[in-house]
Amino acid sequence: MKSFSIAKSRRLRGTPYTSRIEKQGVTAYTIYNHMLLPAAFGSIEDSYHHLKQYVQIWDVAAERQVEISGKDSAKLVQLMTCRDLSKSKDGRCYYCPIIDDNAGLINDPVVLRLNENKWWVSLADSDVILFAKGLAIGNKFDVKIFEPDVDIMAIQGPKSFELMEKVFGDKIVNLKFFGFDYFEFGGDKHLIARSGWSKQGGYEIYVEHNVSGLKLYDHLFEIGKEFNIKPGCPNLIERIESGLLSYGNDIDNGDNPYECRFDKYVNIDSEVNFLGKEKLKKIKSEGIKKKLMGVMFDIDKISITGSLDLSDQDNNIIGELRSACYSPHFKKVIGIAMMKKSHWNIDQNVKASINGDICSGKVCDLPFI
Ligand code: THG
Repeated sequence: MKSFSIAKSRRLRGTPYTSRIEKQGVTAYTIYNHMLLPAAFGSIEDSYHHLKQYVQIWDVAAERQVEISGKDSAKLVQLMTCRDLSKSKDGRCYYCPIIDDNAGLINDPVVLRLNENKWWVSLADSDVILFAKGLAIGNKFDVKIFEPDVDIMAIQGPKSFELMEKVFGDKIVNLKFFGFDYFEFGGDKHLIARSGWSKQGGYEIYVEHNVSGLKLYDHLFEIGKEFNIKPGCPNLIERIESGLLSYGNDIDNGDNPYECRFDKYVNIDSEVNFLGKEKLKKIKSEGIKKKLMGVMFDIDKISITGSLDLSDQDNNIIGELRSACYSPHFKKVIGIAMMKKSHWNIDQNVKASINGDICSGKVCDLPFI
């Protein structure tokens, strides 16, 4: 496949870490929230093996925050998500589907409750700030909404725990999954959460106003030498094997939370008020007609840049492959597909045109691992 470079401009924002990762050998970018998000440092398969064994630092500043504060902030955040946040606690992160009045997904952010009147919505790739402002204006909510100057650096991989303990002390090892707290480095406090877009374990450092961010970045690489630290980025293979969904790729505004298997983040029976609640009740009672499933093909490479039709033996379209990669673990191509109800059962045969050949594959459950 021919590749093209990205023409940078003010509209495609860099991050405070761009200067570092370009020295360290970033080889591909994607665009996420109008910002550069590194997509590769050389071979994605080599990075995958490294991530599963050691520790990596990722420039994920493109996971932008929408800060919502003020008297009505909890009401607004709840209005945007079908997950019941009425019992949420300060210092915790919540994975929250954001939906519209038609129950179509707008985003799948991590929501951080800093306190009852201050929230960060840590975004996947869509302009939630405009949606939030529209809702606040329409409802005359007393809130302040803006994009704070926060640039996340993720520390991911099994060695991230030892590395972070060395840099921030043993308190950080006790942080529970999806909990966050403040930790000091170089005289500055950083919000650090035990989270990240891999299943290899790790942390995310929300660097504010880029206070000592680059110093911390360099320090982590210095201390991380003994753990074979490398720069990295969200890894296509690792995230597909782990079933971590990518908004805009696997799921979008044409899908509802049930179709995306977000059932455990949907609370239609609670008292809370959110957009799309009535529609979700209707969908639940009628049942969904498509669902995200895994698919596997007994081939050793694939590169998809859009949707790929999946068909049955009679060439009827029965699903849409949305992301895929070669998995070194399964020694097969694996992918995430939106399957029609008639063909979403495990072991269902599917056909697709891949690398110029008609390949046959099978539907399987998610996550793969
Ligand atoms: N970290 C932060 N912001 C983000 C992401 C992140 N914003 C964009 C994107 N990633 C949002 N998408 C996800 C998807 C999955 C998870 C986090 C963000 C995730 N899921 C866990 C799982 O599936 O096991 C746990 C979810 C739960 O049950 O609470 O971590 O990565 N800051």
